[in-house]
Amino acid sequence: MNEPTQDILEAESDVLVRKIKHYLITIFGRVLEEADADEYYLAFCYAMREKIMINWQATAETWLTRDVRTVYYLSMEYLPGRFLNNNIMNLKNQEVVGRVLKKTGRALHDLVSHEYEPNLGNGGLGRLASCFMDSLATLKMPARGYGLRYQYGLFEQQIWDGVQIEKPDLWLRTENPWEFRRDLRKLMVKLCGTPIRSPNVPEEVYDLVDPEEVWAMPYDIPILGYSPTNDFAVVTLRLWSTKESPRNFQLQRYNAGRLDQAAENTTLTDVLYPSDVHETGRRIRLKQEFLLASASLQDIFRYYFSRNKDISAFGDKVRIQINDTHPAVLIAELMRMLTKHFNVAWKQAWEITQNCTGYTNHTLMTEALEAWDQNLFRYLLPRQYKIIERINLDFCTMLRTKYPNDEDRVRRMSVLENGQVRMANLSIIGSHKVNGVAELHTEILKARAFREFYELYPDRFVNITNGVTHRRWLRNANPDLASFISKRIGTGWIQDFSQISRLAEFAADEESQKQFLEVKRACKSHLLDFLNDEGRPRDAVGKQLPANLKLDTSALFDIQVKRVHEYKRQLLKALHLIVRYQEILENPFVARAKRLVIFSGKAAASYEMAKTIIRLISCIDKKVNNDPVANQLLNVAYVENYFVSRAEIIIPAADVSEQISTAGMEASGTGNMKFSMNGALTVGTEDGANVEMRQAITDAWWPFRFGASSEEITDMRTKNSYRAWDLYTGNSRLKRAVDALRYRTLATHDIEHQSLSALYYSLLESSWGSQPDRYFVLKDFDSYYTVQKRVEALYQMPLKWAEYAIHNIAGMGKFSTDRAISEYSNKIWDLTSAPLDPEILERVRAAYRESDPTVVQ
Ligand code: 26W
Repeated sequence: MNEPTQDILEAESDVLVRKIKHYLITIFGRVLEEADADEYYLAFCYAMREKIMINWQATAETWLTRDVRTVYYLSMEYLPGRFLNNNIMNLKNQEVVGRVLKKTGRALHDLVSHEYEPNLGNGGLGRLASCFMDSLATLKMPARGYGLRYQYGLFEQQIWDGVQIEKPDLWLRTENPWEFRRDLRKLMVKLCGTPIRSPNVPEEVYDLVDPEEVWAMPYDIPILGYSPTNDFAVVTLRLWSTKESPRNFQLQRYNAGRLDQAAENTTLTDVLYPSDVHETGRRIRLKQEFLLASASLQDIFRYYFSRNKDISAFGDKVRIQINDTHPAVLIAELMRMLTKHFNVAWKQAWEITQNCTGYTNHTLMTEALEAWDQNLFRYLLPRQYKIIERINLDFCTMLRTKYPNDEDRVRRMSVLENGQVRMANLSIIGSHKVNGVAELHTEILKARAFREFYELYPDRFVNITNGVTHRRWLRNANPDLASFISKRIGTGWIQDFSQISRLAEFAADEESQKQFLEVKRACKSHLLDFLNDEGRPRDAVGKQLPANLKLDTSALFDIQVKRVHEYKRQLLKALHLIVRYQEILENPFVARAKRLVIFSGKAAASYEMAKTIIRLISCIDKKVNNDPVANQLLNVAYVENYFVSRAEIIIPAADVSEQISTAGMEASGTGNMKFSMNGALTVGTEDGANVEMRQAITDAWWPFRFGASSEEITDMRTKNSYRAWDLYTGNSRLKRAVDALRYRTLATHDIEHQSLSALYYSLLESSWGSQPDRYFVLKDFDSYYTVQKRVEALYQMPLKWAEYAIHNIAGMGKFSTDRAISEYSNKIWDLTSAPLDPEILERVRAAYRESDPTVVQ
């Protein structure tokens, strides 16, 4: 499509200015000159979103009339980030917006910073779901996302002198222009109550007596796809809320004095559970998961019957992907609805359920695998529990036939065991496809975590390696690098990221190397401005301290940003920092490269050891940054409150990306991909998607691989042959660093000393029956130390470094969610793209033009 002429741009910007003024007057009773930033932001968004509504309507109508197969993505978490800039970019409106801002005397940075991003997720799983939504829309796949509209997203993290403080995330404090409340679409969900057999129906179905009735109110968020032409599709993300409906308040309970229970259902979607480590086992969480499953299923059936007269085509028209086990109760609820409401025979209903459903596993951490207490489950979801009993009975009977006299296997594979409802087993049994999120992860699922299920259903297990949307994480987050790329290979990569491989041709080109280094330097300068402003540390009472960084953009920016977890080994990086600091004190000339180490990430609220690791890092920060010798060579910063918009500032500035998890523990990682796309070199273990990134980029340009392999780790675990103490005593450099944890080298007061000592003991002594150093930090320390030496050596050769960096960008073609979604569509959903019907689009456009009050007809 040819570029719009200046006149068109000018005309379009005039129309947009008129619309903004129209909304300011009609909604806020304000003229432009007196409108405050909040009012201007909202009026701007109202004006901007008009175009979106056209394609949103046309998309919905096209898919409705075409009666295409549709995929429904169910996730308890989404991390969409801010919408405004992404929408401007996908509407290709940057230039028009630039003119509008000039004409109205406003700045883009101020505008976008007025948006509170919806922190409706913990980390990788939630962000992946949002990257998937962007690619589903861009690939014009008939799809819809379902989730919950938490009143409070993931807590706001503040770090007061090393201590993580959790503050409520009031993201809905001001109006959100990117959501649309759909009152006419609210649905009722039934919980608790007593199941009684429904009379004279063939199958074993139940009515519910005296249930709790909860109204779920949908809020729709338009997710814009990218298209070089104006026929971009808009997918709906529908988030359920229980806040609005007064009927959710249970007066009887209130009168009975049980106030908490009375309000429980109105508060059901109040809070996102801030843990991505331990399954909560909490009743509210199970109620939330069922609310998502039941409301979404009812909505799916309503949409299906809006274009189908009977249930016969349901198995063909509907595909449902459950994002980890969190929505897995859906499998039981689908069976209940098919057998009860649509009189489908059990056997046929089971086939439909399996054919419709796909399950994605995102973690191997046993403590993260959901297993609900049977009594709690039976109390809250009595009918669904009965369905699971029946599913499990059929399944175990089949197992006993296939594996006679192997009760242990039946016990291991059963959904109901030890008083628990094991949601992973239910998800595998109830789905036609189960996928891991990286090749190594899927292999481990098949070889260990789900080995017996893999033996039983070999064709059910597939791998679909994660990705990220390169439009947000490269094109939008790093516009300078985007134009560096487009100048060399054109703009086709925005829609087809496989074209990025053509950038490799420029890796050895000195001019390109210099320009790349200039782009990186500008990103580093932008981050430094942030670190010396909003990102400054706080004292023990939360007051922001003056900036304490001495280094500039010539320093190596070495970054580890992700949730804090022992398996992600922020502790390994911290130990290396202590060694570097001790070496610098010994001999300041030891450090060949100045290094700024940046951490960021939240710890789950109940995860003490993770909080202790944050405390250690800020102890190191205080020690090193205030040491007049060391701070000329090494600086440390812990940026509080990591979330999508902060990642978009931090990631483009990285020279080095730290992906150092214990091999076999990180299912995939997606931060690793974002860093590499932005030209950072990865210091990585052979874990998760690091392995596939190395293979795609090739070993020649992946110089910083280190650490034990997942096989070696598994071997040491099974043989219990790991001796952390011997490594500690046998390595003076390591011993001195570990001892610093115990000998008050870093601690400035007793509490710090106690918590740092806890880390010391976790490395060297077994506690609570767990082995010392469960994540093999000491094991990998030496090879980590060596590889960091190589990092400093290569960084001395900037042009060579740039050559590596350009190859690390060029090798990332596979890691776009466009590729991942294409694989889901081919391997699991058998879904085809359904572009907008041009006639429908033109008709909606015409209707809009006729109705537009700001255009002189
Ligand atoms: C029940 C509490 C809970 C909540 C969330 C347990 C586990 C989770 C998530 C599965 C944790 C998570 O975010 N996993 C990450 O998912 C990413 C997307 O696939 C992967 O890239 C990461 O490796 C994985 O840790």
